[in-house]
Amino acid sequence: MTGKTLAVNNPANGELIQEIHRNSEEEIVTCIKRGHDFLGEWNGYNAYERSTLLKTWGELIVQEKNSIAEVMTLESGKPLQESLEEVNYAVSYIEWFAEEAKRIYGRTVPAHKSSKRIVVTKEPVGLVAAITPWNFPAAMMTRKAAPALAAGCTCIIKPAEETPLTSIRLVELAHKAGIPPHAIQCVNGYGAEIGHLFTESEYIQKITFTGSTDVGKLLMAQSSNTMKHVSMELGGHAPVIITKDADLDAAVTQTIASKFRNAGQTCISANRVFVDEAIEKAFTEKLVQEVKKLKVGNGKDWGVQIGPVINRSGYDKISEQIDDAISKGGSIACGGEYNINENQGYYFVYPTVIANADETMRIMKEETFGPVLPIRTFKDIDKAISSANGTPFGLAAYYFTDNYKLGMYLHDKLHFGVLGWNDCTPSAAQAPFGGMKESGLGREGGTEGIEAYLETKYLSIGE
Ligand code: TXE
Repeated sequence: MTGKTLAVNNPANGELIQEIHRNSEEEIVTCIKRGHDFLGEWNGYNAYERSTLLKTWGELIVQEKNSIAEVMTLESGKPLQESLEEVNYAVSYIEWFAEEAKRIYGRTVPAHKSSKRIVVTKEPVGLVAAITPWNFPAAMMTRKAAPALAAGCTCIIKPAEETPLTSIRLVELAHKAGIPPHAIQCVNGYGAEIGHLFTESEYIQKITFTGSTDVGKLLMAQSSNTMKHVSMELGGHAPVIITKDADLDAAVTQTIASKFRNAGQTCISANRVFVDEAIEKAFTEKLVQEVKKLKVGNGKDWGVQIGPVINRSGYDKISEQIDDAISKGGSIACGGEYNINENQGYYFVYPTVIANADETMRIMKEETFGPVLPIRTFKDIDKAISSANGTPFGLAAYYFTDNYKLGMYLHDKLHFGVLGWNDCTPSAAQAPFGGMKESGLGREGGTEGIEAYLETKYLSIGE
């Protein structure tokens, strides 16, 4: 791998935004060594000092909110309003973990002999490599970097090759805030070329990754040789179960908010609806009426709600899933069109609802990562639960019911790490976010989010 450049293009029109420096293998190895060597010094900052630096970082991001959002929209295609919301969301992780830095507690444990003492302490795991995706270029970065820094770890960020500009800006602001340059570093290049440098390094103690399940499995396998800590936030295939007694307006609004945010490119996106057949007609009519109002276009234009999808391979997966559903009897209730400019990008997929979906369709089996929503009916709630659980993914699931007992029953039976009851937008910095099964390992956010960057040490004191 030589140090060359990386072209960052706008998915809305194919235009080159900027060519950035692509780090060479030697440069990355040097960053790793620096991050390792700086651990002792960063640990010399006490929890209150780390907390203050993190807070300053958050404040600087808020001051630069508009320019960060503009860059994010340019490189990711997401509507400007969503980019602004994401900046706030990214800052909420910094603020949360700035406080958590001061709540890293050990404990004492009653010993079995009166002459003994047992003390449990916590310490940072060490140098962390954070590999982040393009769908939330700011929030996925702060969700990893903030707890790492709060815990006393040093970290190296490797943003997605599609969206490095937002991360580069955030890391610059971290340094401006006074966080030492070797405590948080950013390297750029292709994941497939850089990944092994992290996983094979004896200096890196933890890999934290958000991305596809296939790459997550690869990173785990590669990390096994040096027995690294891993946090994996991988793909999802969220079901939405809508029962007879649901508030239909709320179900429609929430499902749209979840499915069409970021053109469906979120890991907790509502990916498949199971609606009681008694209300299917009413639900689909209301839903389609609202989906048709969504404005598609270049995310920089105010009022646009659906931007392009990120790249050609994402676009191909989505359009193939639509074609597959139609060929297997799915009917397009709205949308269904996609348009591509072969040479330049323009990966627009119009918001699509597919009725008469069934389990033979790819769209019901795979993560879509696009603005397409299949609808399946059910008569028996247990069959709906079993279909909802019938996937290797276990990240998020949603259900709508005003029946308390049924709501708790669904909570108990659904095998997912994040559940939304009459709520399809559950993400929050103070809550533990993460998946079961092939959706990943570990939790980000909440008290669990900092624990993931800490080692436990136990001291037994004799007479
Ligand atoms: O993901 P990749 P892609 C899912 C979603 C999407 C699909 C493919 O279904 O359609 O994955 O997206 C880095 N070693 N999600 O291709 O390849 C890469 O540089 C080390 C869900 O974009 O997993 C980028 O930084 N790193 C997800 C990051 O992995 C490697 C968000 C994500 O890219 C690597 C994104 C390697 N060998 C996609 N190969 C979510 N959970 O939100 C790639 N990377």
